[in-house]
Amino acid sequence: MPDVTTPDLYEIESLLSDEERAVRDAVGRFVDDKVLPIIADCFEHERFPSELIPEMAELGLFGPTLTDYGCAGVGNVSYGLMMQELERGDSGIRSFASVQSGLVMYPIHTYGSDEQKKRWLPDMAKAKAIGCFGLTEPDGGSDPGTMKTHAVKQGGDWVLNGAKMWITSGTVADVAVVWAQTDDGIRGFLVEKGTPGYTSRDIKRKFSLRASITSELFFDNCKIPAENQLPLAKGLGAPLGCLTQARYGIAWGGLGAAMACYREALAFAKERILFGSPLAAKQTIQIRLADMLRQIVTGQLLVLQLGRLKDAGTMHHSQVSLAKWNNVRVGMDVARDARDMLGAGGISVECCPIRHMLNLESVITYEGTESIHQLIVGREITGIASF
Ligand code: TGC
Ligand code: FAD
Repeated sequence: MPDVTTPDLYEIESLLSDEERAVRDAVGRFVDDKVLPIIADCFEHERFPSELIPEMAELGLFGPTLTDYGCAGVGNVSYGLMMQELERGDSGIRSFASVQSGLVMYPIHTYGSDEQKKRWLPDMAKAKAIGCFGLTEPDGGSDPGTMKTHAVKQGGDWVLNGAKMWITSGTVADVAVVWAQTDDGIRGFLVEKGTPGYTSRDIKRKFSLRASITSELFFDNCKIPAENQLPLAKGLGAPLGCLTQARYGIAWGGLGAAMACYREALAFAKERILFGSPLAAKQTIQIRLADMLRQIVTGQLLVLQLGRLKDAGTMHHSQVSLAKWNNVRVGMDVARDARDMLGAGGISVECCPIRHMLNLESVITYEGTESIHQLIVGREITGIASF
């Protein structure tokens, strides 16, 4: 009989390589030992646990699929399993890793000069340098092609003006990958902390992702040296290409949040005695638990195939959209149902479902809202863009 508490009803374990299982278990142990004991407190007090960063770097969590510059060089399923385990801990911890890897190291590696790669990637892999990614603006994030932030060439330098909003790790970042309009279309720039004209401040009073730093970035006649432009990043496709990397990780992460909630609900249902028998003996509770497992297992098979396609180099970004949409929705629905199943205790931060439920309100919005991903899939099916 398979161990359905893990959950592994479909023997997905047997589809993973030794490397993939080892990576998942190492990150899982880190989450159990270091993240779970502190995360409720961090969430309650709106604190990002930066003390965890060095161990995350030792585990190879930053730029894990890159094969050079001191990165781990693991396959895409291993990368996905890392994100699953981190988000089993908290979406904020996974966010930090997603941004550092998919949104900062990836564009430097893909669109950067040799000098930019040498300067930033080894330090970022060791988390000696932290990055953020500035695409979204105050006037609307879903349509980044209409961004207002712009850069003008002045002599050998660029002069950047504008603002970015809702930026993960913004105030702690040593370098921001900033996207701006130029006379020649959208371009990417590496803006270093301390550059005159570049300021940032944190967004407070969030009810979601409270264990993550979210910031605003401001550029006021900010002078960027020409060598800080990403030479190979040309057009909107460049930032969207980065989003594909991070969205892929989020598709795995949503399942991690769902697994944490499912396990807590199942354990509670077995222990809670009501009307003379465990809650787990009630038909409607079993149906709800079975439905959670159905959603988790189908989501696991979806991202496993997605990872195999990514490794083969044939993955299309609309497939990533479908997986991000589906698996974040799985996380949200499972978290909400688990919260209810825990009764009054479920509204306490001592229980994980309400924290995951609130976090996933950000996750379903960032990296493309659920509607945007549905419309990306709709465009793929019909050939008609309806944005
Ligand atoms: P569209 O015409 O579709 O595309 C322009 C060019 O880009 C190409 N492309 C992609 N390439 C790679 N990956 C993707 N996902 C791509 N999507 C499109 C496309 O082929 C085209 O190339 P070319 O060569 O023909 O020029 O552009 P559009 O303006 O119609 O926009 C389409 C739309 C709505 C799908 C896009 O704007 C979009 O995805 N909007 C959502 C924006 C978004 O997701 N923002 C996220 C900001 S970062 C963030 O949230 C970080 S959270 C981090 C954390 O804490 O984890
Ligand atoms: P809008 O684009 O204004 O959308 C509002 C509503 O309209 C949504 O429901 C949307 O689905 C809907 N909508 C939009 N277009 C259509 C359409 N064509 N048809 C139907 N409905 C539509 N951004 C970054 O650049 N870097 C980061 O590091 C980052 N981190 C974030 C961290 C957090 C905690 C959060 C919450 C957001 C973060 N974001 C980041 C921003 C995120 O990417 C945007 O919030 C997201 O892209 C949506 O943009 P918006 O909030 O401006 O909503």
